[in-house]
Amino acid sequence: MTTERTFSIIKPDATRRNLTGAVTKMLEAAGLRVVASKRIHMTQEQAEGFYAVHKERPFFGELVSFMISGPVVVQVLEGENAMARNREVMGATNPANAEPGTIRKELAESIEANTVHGSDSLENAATEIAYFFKPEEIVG
Ligand code: IDP
Repeated sequence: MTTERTFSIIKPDATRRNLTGAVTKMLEAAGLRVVASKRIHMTQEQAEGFYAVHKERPFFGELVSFMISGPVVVQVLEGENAMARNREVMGATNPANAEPGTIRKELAESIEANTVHGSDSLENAATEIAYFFKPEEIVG
């Protein structure tokens, strides 16, 4: 087992419904430790840059609009197998397909407003963490 760091976003649908604590509680219950956290309102440029890998997908414009529709909480999560563990507790992209007990099944509104983002590889996690955090902002 190796300790890893992964990147999470609590999305605008969750901040709007005052669910940042509920989401964080589920992350912590899954064995993940929040080692960095800040509430920000992303600019359009920041959101477009963050989701650049999706820029050819038909929902790109709507996704960017959604992600800047309100504040988000960006977090670095640490733990054993943190990347996979976070993906597991998040649940499937579409909450209709997510397993019971997952964040998206219990809390998400729709395939777009699906409450959380989580890195899908360790390589992406490192890139995404560096996109939002300076090394000294992460306190393990
Ligand atoms: P993931 O967040 O589960 O890794 P991705 O396929 O990487 O899923 O998609 C990124 C985000 O884009 C999703 O979390 C969701 O907010 C949004 N999204 C994905 N598929 C759709 C769609 O078909 N319609 C609208 N938004 C979508």
